[in-house]
Amino acid sequence: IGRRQSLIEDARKEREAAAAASDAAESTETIVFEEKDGRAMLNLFFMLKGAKTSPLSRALKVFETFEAKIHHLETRLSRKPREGTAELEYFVRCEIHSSDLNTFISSIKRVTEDVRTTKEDKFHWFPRKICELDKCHHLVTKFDPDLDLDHPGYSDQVYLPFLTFMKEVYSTLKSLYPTHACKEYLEAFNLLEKYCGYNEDNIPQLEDVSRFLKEKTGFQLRPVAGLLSARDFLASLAFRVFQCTQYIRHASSPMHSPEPDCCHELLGHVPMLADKTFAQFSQDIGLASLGATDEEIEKLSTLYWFTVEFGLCRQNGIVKAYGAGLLKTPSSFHSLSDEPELRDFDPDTAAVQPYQDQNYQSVYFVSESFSDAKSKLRSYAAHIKRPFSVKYEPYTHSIELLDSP
Ligand code: HBI
Ligand code: FE
Repeated sequence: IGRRQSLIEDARKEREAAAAASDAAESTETIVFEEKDGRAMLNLFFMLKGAKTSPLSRALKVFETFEAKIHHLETRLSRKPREGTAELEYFVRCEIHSSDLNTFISSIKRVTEDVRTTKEDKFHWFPRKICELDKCHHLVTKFDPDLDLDHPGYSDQVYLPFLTFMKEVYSTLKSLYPTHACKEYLEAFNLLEKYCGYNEDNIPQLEDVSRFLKEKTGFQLRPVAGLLSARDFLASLAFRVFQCTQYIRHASSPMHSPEPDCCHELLGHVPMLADKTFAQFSQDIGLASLGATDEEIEKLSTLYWFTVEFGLCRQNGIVKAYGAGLLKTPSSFHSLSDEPELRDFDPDTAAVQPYQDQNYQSVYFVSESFSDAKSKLRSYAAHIKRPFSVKYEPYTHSIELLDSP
């Protein structure tokens, strides 16, 4: 008990002294891995000070004082060894109370040398395991039927899943697919009609469709109540999970819906997700989004818009649609006409191209093939600055983090 009390007393003194020191000190560059429930996870690098009075114990004392939970500790050969000092650098990944963060770092700085925290700013929490997608549930209201005069739901008093108009949408679209949809889409669409209850008199069950996709590409559908934040939506793609709305568009405007509805998901997205290369492309956008800054999320979102939602591709010299926003809206096939500007797909350009979600696009991007689009996206993603890289572990449905040195 005596030892414990003196530890607590030491801790208090240590905190007070360190608080005073950190008030004066410049703000600390910290990389926070995760900040949850008041705990912060950080990466810390340091060298021991001199060789005299057990420098390692002094350093560890600070961890003890702040009740830091050490998740990982290793020594590495220092990249800049100096005369007369140990050439080892310590790398510690630990978890502490967020409110102690600055004090903790300044205390470490007093007992060690060359303290570094990884350069980048703290980054956003992201799911590491598929079950953590439960936390990716932030809905956004972008299209409000009660407020937007242009919204099909504005004057719509009844809002029912009318099979009759589903029939109209379905048959109109089906007649257009052979000439307008890419071959990967057509192939999957045929299978969906054969095995998953796709027909003009039926709304397919999400579960059946999900089972079908799982078998084709490992993608699965997960029901969601509405439009998710881009960050949450993209994060789920990293796990090959597609968040799928289940409600149906307003009956007053059967051929168009500004927000995703089950026609959009089932007729727009699902067939493409059955293609291996496209599935990988979609997952790659998701992986690139994990822990990214808000600016990067915005860019990836725009990239997603011009590919997954409004993408075109060239097949046998003819421009075809593969974007869901096109394949679920008959009138949108205007993109295949001469009217809009068609550009070769280039992620750097597409990621910053202004777009609008109320009307037709004035610019479309055309890919040569999905493999081509995929490799272009990969090199785009490789240039996104992150203090770690991610790897998907398919057996456990989890994300492995590979630390950059
Ligand atoms: N949320 N439920 C849902 N469905 C989408 O297709 C969707 C979304 N949130 C954002 C989004 N799509 C895209 O516009 C990009 O921002 C990723
Ligand atoms: Fe969509």
